[in-house]
Amino acid sequence: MTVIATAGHVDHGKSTLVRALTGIDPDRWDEEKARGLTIDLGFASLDLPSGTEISLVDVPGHIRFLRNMLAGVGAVDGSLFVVSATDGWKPQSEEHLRILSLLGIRHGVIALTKVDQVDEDLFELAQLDVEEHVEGSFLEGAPVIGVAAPTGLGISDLCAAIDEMVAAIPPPSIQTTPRLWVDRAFAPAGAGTVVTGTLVRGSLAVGDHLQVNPGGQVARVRGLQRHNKPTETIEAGNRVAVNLTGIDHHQIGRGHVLIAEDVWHETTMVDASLTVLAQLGHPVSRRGAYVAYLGSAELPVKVRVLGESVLQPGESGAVRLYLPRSLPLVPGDRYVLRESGRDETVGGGEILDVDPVLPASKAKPTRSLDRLVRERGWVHADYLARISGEMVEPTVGTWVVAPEVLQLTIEEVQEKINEAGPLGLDIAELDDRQRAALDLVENVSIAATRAKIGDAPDPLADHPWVAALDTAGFQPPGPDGVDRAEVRELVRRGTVVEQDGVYFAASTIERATTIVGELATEHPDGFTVAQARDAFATTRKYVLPLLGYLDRTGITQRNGDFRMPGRRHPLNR
Ligand SMILES: Nc1nc2c(ncn2[C@@H]2O[C@H](COP(=O)(O)OP(=O)(O)OP(=O)(O)O)[C@@H](O)[C@H]2O)c(=O)[nH]1
Ligand SMILES: [Mg+2]
Repeated sequence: MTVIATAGHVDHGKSTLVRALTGIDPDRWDEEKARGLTIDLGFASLDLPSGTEISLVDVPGHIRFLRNMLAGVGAVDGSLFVVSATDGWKPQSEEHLRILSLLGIRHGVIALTKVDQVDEDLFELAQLDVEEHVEGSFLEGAPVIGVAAPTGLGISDLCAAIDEMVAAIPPPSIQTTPRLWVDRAFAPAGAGTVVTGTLVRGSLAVGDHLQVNPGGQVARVRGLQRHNKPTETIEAGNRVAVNLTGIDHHQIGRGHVLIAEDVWHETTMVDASLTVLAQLGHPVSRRGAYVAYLGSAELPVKVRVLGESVLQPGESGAVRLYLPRSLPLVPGDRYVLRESGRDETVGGGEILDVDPVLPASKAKPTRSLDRLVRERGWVHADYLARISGEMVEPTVGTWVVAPEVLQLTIEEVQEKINEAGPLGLDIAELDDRQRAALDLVENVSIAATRAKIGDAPDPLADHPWVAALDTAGFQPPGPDGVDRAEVRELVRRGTVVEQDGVYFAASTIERATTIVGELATEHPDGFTVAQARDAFATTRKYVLPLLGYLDRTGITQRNGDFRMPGRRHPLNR
């Protein structure tokens, strides 16, 4: 379903038109009804002739309530642009049009209201006037429908025009993770907290857990309503009321955001495009009390112009925005920038990077996924998805990496392997990225923790020291003259064992195990070190480390001066 917002100067008949179209009075507050003036956003649903149901957001036209208007149009798909035929184009007609353009809105219908109060000539003049003002904007060529709310004149034509516009709006993506900009929060009796907003991405279901930004609390969706009707699930492009448990209605309000847990990048610094309004009377620099409107949020921001130091009226460039609190943003989100000192709309644009890595002096932000990857070298695919808002297939392992960067890493690993010598490279020496690239190095074989060039022979097979250890048995020679890396690798492989600086061949330990069994038969109550020394036909120098090793590995168990076969001895297994 589509969400359309009204726009236009104060008193031009927006709310009256919404009521004429839907039967619903969007002015909800007593003060609004008493003053005949919209202060805050109003909402209504409209059944179009085609059967499509859309949501209407009614915004205030008065300049004093512009911030409410901005909160209402941050997430809409199209505009019902209202101009009074009696009044013609006015300052907020102009400002609303600029704001909608800056927000990237592409679809609109123009209603020329109060035609019951003008004659045909005046009507035509008013129509020409409007067409001239919208020239070059997204409203150029939009249908202009004359309407008179009191008589109902033109209402059905307007409905048909809205129908046609809605049909041309591409459906929003529901394959993404949900984000709901909150525009209202309240606590109806007995229902806990209810928030309303426009769901721009993803879908929601009863039972979902959602994170509240700011604050980080997790709330559960107890109920969902679309246009006052309960529903189990709701998709992007809808106005929605969400009944939440786990959060008090005082803790949430306009400008807050509900998001899926742990999948959004919440940021306090973004790079964005900025188009400065041509009508602005001065350039944009970092000086100024700026306020950014993002979704339903209104935030004071610091602005740094990237590249040039200032942007002239009518120019487009890039800026870095520093936010006072973190927001869950993705590239493509639109914003409007105002200056509160002069109370003027400065411009607006599109978020390009939600986690800039380059210093402001070097940053050249674009929407390109390639740039995000190149600036970072190696990126985890899930992080990239979070900061880009797009699903990305990993290039290697869980990483996305530019081809030439990957090639460099492959070469780096190749070189390390070449340098490692015949034993191969200990994989523990590689970092995460190099390890991911290892699979792509050609002709490499990986055995246990070592990587080496594929068909190189195993230099440790038939090692002479191992043969010497085996022959010497219980009086083994030391590792003198043997390469230390080879000794370590032989121990790691288990071909050789070490205890207190003495090395034994694995085959010697096997023999010792058999002899321990024989000793146990001879001495059922346990054998002494001296008895073991004699049975192994060796000296104390060797029997102590040997027994130490056997104790440590559970082949023997020591009890005071006596030893018995341990829990790892074949007799006990
Ligand atoms: N005669 C006539 N009066 C109209 C028509 N549309 C609106 N009005 C009157 O114009 C006045 C303003 O209408 P609203 O609908 O409140 O105007 P609005 O654009 O919503 O104003 P804000 O929300 O304050 O910006 C009201 O007194 C309406 O009755 C129309 O088509 N014909
Ligand atoms: Mg109104």
